[in-house]
Amino acid sequence: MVQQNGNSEHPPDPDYFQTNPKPYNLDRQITLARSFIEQHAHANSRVALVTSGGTTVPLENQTVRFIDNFSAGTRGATSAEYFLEAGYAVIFLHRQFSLLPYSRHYSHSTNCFLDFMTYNDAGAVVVESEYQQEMAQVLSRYRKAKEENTLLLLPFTTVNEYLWLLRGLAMQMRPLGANGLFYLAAAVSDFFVPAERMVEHKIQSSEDFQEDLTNGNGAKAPAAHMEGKRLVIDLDPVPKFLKLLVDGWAPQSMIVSFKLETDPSLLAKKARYALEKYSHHLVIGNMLNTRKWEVLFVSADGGERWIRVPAARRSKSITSGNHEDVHLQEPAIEIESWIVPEVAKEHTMMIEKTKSKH
Ligand code: PAZ
Repeated sequence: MVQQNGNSEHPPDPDYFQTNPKPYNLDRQITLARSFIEQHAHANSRVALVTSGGTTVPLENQTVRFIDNFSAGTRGATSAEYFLEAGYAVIFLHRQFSLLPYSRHYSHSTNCFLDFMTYNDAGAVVVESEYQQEMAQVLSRYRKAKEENTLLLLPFTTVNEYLWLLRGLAMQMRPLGANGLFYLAAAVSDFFVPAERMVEHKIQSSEDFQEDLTNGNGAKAPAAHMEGKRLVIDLDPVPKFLKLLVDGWAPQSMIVSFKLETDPSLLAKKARYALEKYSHHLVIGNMLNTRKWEVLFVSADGGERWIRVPAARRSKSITSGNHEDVHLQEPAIEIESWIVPEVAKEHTMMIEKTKSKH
């Protein structure tokens, strides 16, 4: 079958990209990514596309209300730092205002940067002495990434922006061949409101103002509407982009996806199911409550293994992904510092295998 772009080698894009609008700033973001990738492809460097944070699902075109999820971007931002340390250039595709590599150490509610500052005797603002050493290290890594242009930050908010960007970036990464790596840690919505069923204006909660909620084309029932005092939302499934990524958009890259569960009895099963269904390289399973302490690697070669980091302090009881009760508060080590080198090792093996075939 010939697809719309005339390339018969790859499966056709789903209707999704024909029926859901291209984000206004997509071309600018792709242009930035193109020159970043060209620089690193030229140097024969590895490039990791790290996705991070949650996507939103707007309920209205002029969006007042939207559906969101819990993800803060910790996994993605932390992993990005370790990929940079491992010599990768990183495209950090992240939810706007979620955690970022390096600044994550000093941002958001638990780590307000002002708590790290003080006044010196001359009244100038300086870093508290107890934080000097650690901040100097973070600063030096941050500056290195800037000087060497190894970190590109690209934001998204909605699931639509995410999907357009992922596809556009995957196409740009093709010249990297096996040197490209997709590390999909974002929490991507499973359901969404397609453009053709999106209402234009803020949904009115007052019965006195409920009238015409169609989006103008009159053809499709709006996805969100009031029934008396109740708001009724009827969402479509988000297309299975992983299949498209593996088979069409980035067939030569290494692809690592994450699988999040809350029921421990499902984690291994669903991770394996995803791997078999999409035929990519690695699924990293994690449980909502224990994701900072343990992850399950499920590989295409049939292997399954847990990676666990020790807990620094023991206080709170949480049921782990392995049916045991663990007592945790904060990990002693960032688990991403163990995850990323393992992924990089598997990536090396994949690159070597690819080379030996040519
Ligand atoms: O962003 P965060 O550190 O709070 O959470 C990370 C995570 C649990 C979203 C990530 O590790 C993950 O599992 N992402 C994939 C989610 C999924 O679609 O199954």
